[in-house]
Amino acid sequence: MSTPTHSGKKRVFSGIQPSGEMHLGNYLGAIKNWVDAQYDNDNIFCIVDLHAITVPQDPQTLHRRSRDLAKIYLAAGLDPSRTAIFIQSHVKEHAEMAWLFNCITPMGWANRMTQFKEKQAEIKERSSVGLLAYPMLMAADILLYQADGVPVGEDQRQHIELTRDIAQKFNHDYGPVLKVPEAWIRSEGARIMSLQDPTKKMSKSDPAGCILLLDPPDVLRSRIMKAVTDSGREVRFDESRPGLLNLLTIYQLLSPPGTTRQDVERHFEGQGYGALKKELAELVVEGLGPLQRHFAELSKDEGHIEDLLKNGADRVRPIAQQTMAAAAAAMGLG
Ligand code: ATP
Ligand code: LTN
Repeated sequence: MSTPTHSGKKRVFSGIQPSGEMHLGNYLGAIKNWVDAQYDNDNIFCIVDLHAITVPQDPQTLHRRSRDLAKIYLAAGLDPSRTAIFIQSHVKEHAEMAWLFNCITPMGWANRMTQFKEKQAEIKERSSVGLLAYPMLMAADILLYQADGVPVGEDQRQHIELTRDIAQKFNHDYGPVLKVPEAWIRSEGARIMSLQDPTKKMSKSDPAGCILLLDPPDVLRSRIMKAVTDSGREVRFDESRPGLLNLLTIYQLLSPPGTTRQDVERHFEGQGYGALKKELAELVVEGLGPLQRHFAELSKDEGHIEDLLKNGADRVRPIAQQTMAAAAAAMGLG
């Protein structure tokens, strides 16, 4: 793994929790963007299992899902010769740096996080201390690698803002150790909505509204045909018709690069929602086909995935160790 100063490229870090089956929101909002830009940057993509355990997980399922997520990264087109792929808990510095950040982050900053407030409202007295500490662990992920950019969906903007605040506070209080990263959020696809309630984002916690990346073709088709829309007729990108807008956005993102909203509207001129759903269903089935086949292929050799994950962790660990040592020394530890 070259550093930005060696390659002149920007370093990019992002991660996904192995806490559920991957859906089209994760793909279009995050993974596809990583794949599209992978040769422009120095990439580190993580499977954030320490984040997943902020809510209860079945141990065997968590272990399997971490490997499955690695296979999704690869099946979607990430090239392990250009991109380090690793499991967060394999690099101990994440937990260690998170502790330093827990200690320098004012309680008020953590209490303001909307993802925390929403999760806490949902699981109430079962919420753990880890859930409150989640954003400081995420800041550790990013800042350990001195990342320039963090490609994520819109829902993560507030966490990246907090990460920047933590980096600035650290540098102000203890000296210039940490790079202040930027959120890289694309305007299109940043928020794919639930197929059942298009006012909410597509989310692992609402499986009925999801299109799963590994759903078989007949399930994909039936989910799209049953997607909730209004009773209008004209197929147009229209903010006041969120269900339709969501389907059109998915259609545009799965179309060849460069396809504009106008191209899509022109294509469906004179046709109704039924035609859109039918074509979209086929586009999704075709679009996910290669990923699904590649995933099945990778599943034949689990040993290869273990080796690849170990290699990924070995490549990034020295970077994490260097930042960790600098941060600890700046704080007077050791
Ligand atoms: P949950 O579904 O439980 O809310 P999540 O899918 O948001 O969880 P992660 O799996 O960690 O949580 O998200 C991985 C990446 O996918 C993040 O970059 C996130 O911004 C992006 N993402 C998740 N849901 C969507 C969505 N509906 N639209 C666009 N991007 C999304
Ligand atoms: N909080 C993110 C997952 C995540 C992440 C990260 C994303 C954990 N650490 C570092 C980008 C960079 C989520 O729920 N989507």
